Amino acid sequence: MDNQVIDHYFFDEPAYDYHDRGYVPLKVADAPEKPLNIPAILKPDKETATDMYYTVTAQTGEVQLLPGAKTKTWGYNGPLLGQTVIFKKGKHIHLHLVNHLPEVTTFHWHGLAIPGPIPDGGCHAPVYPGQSRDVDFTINQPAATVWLHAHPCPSTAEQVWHGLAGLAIVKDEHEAELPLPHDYGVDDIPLILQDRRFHENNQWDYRADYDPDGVAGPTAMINGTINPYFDVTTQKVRLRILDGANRREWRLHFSDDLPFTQIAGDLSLLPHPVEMNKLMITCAERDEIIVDFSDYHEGDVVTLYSDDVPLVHFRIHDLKRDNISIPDTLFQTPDPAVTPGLPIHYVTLDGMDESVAMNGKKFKMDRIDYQMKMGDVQIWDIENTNDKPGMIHPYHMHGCTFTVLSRNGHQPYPNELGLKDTVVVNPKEHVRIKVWFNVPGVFMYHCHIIEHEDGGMMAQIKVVDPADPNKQYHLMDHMTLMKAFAKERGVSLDDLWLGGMDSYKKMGMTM
Ligand SMILES: [Cu+2]
Repeated sequence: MDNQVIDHYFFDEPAYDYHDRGYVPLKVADAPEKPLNIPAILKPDKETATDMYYTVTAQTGEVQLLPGAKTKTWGYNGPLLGQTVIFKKGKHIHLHLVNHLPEVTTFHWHGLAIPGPIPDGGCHAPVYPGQSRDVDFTINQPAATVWLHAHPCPSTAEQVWHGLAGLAIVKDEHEAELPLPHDYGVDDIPLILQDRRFHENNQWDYRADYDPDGVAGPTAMINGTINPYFDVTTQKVRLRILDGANRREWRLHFSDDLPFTQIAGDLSLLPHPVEMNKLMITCAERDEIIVDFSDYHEGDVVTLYSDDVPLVHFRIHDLKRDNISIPDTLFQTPDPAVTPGLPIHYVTLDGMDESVAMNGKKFKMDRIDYQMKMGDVQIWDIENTNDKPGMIHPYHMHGCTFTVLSRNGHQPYPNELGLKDTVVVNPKEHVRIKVWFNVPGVFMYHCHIIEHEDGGMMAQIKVVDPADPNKQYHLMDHMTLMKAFAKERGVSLDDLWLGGMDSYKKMGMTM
């Protein structure tokens, strides 16, 4: 490993402060410090040598986030966010998905390479209030940090804002044998980064805050904790960082410009560790870093910031010595050959506000936009056609694996050399990725500014299994889901308000 510390964010920083309807800067939270919530590990209902059985229940609740009134929230198996699910490579997973919410939802496993559209849990797999759905799949991918979130078009953004997001960790033998921190909750810590705006009585009001370019709030919420601290008891701590915000990217750095080491991105370890003291993470991305606190002493506090706003205070205790030394080589990123004869597939991310689209079209749930054969490997060229500064699009694909080949013909950033499922595309940039699917089905691909996806910057691909080339999939349509929302909310279709629907209506389009 060369020991050069990367001390910039790779990105065009000022571009991020630009926002069509006003960038929402973070503010220091007006709340006492509280211990960082560490989501519990979800216990299986049943376990055999080969199979794991879990129940995940979407529910309402309330949480003491700020002094005063509790905030009404949604969560999985709890009032807010979820419990961490541990998926072991090779296991067959059975999920009993239950909806105790007042409205329809879906359970999307962001980053899991599992068949679509039903196990994948996008908009084609609704679970109506009071009902449940059972899915099963086999985990067949390298160790990674992935996540669960709601995905019922066009209300994904609102449901995630209510709290429907949780962490999941894929484990495999290779990663388990590396000398890395592995003790969940002690030296292996999830950090789900989100932001919220609190209204009267400490409540969230998605509609009041609605912005078609993404809803943001001034208060950082980490693992569902406002103004958290974490008690550090080991020299090295691994942070599994998820940008679970609807639209906010985070510019992370520590007090004293403390350097840290990135070891993993979205879907795998990096080939080699990357030393840095600044890290930008955009919506839906995951970055795992290891922070070495061994130069600090009991009583010291090290703070993680985004811009100049503190996110987490790390309180240093008497640190247990460890013998963790990060290996120079962590992972061999698969580099499959492109299937001969497959042309480059071009995707454009178009527009802003209500006009967002992909390849000039708004998403339609019952339209297949592209087809690929399972096992084929193709180069995709993803272009952000925006020439205004600032409107970046974090581009995400369900069900597949990709690697980043180039940015406008240049090398990818050094911390995106592992397997990915989400990649930021800067204004006027072409990002070339190498895409392959190991599972069949219908999968969505979209911008992960969640309001952009609800607003139509999304398309879908059918991945054909050569062993079953004529398999048909039942696809949902927007009207069916919108009628369900209207009924559940007790309003007429005309009076129904969903953020994404607004975008179609204002463009004079039906869904
Ligand atoms: Cu976008």
